[in-house]
Amino acid sequence: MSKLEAIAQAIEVGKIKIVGGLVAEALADKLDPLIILNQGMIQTMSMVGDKFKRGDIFVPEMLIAAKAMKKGVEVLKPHLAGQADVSLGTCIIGSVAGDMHDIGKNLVAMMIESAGFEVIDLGVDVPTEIFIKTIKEHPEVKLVAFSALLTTTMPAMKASVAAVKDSGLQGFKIIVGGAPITQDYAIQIGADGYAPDAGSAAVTAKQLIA
Ligand code: B1M
Repeated sequence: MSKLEAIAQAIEVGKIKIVGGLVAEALADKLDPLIILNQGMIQTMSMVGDKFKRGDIFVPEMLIAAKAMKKGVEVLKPHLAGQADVSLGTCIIGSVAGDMHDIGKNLVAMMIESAGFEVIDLGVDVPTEIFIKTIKEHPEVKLVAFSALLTTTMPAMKASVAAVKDSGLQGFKIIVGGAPITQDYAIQIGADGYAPDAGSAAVTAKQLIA
């Protein structure tokens, strides 16, 4: 079995204790960190999601796979995120109210940070008021980033974007993303930018504030 297959299998069955070691071994074997992330980890989470959808596995299995992936990402992080030598300003990021998914949001935060932003990560299930309070506390903020993974939390994203825009607070752009979010939806809810994945989120973030 290849290193990538071993990582994928360990994540799929939630072998939390061995994933970090397998990722470290793959890195020592000079495997590209992005290939480890995309092919070893993200593809596996998609497969886990498909199994859940079919009813082959349930929430606990999905949760343990997510925990295993997080362990792998911890080891991968220093190899993925470069160090920018300029500061582009502050980015506030969070998963919208009602949404507990954070793996994708964490990857986006990591890539945006490595692009040169100071990141304030508000975590998951973030109410609109907390986004607004944090923007007020950080007048230097240049980017506010909303993540949603559920179709049922898309309305919360819409409400948060509307509330932030209606608050009269200014000086920053809004970027949105997450599996069910599309460019059309982003435009529809009044976001300034949309990105389908963590890498393009960093590129779009820089473009938005340029
Ligand atoms: Co959830 N879950 N989950 N889940 N879960 C999905 C999203 C689902 C698609 C699975 C499925 O049915 N196939 C489905 C949603 C269906 C839908 O809405 N259409 C689903 C469901 C139904 C649920 C529950 C409702 C299940 C239940 O309780 N019955 C429940 C809801 C909880 C809640 O949030 N209130 C639930 C719970 C969970 C766990 C807690 C068990 C766990 C999350 C643990 C965690 O995150 N800490 C979990 C997991 C792991 C998944 C899947 C399997 C994997 C998600 C993931 O981490 N993917 C997921 C299936 C799937 O994704 N195919 C699923 C890897 C990650 C790197 O990708 O998050 O898409 P992703 O992030 C990408 C892009 O989306 C993008 O960039 C990232 C990196 O490239 N991106 C942005 C994300 N945010 C962005 C922001 C940006 C830009 C890009 O700008 C700001």
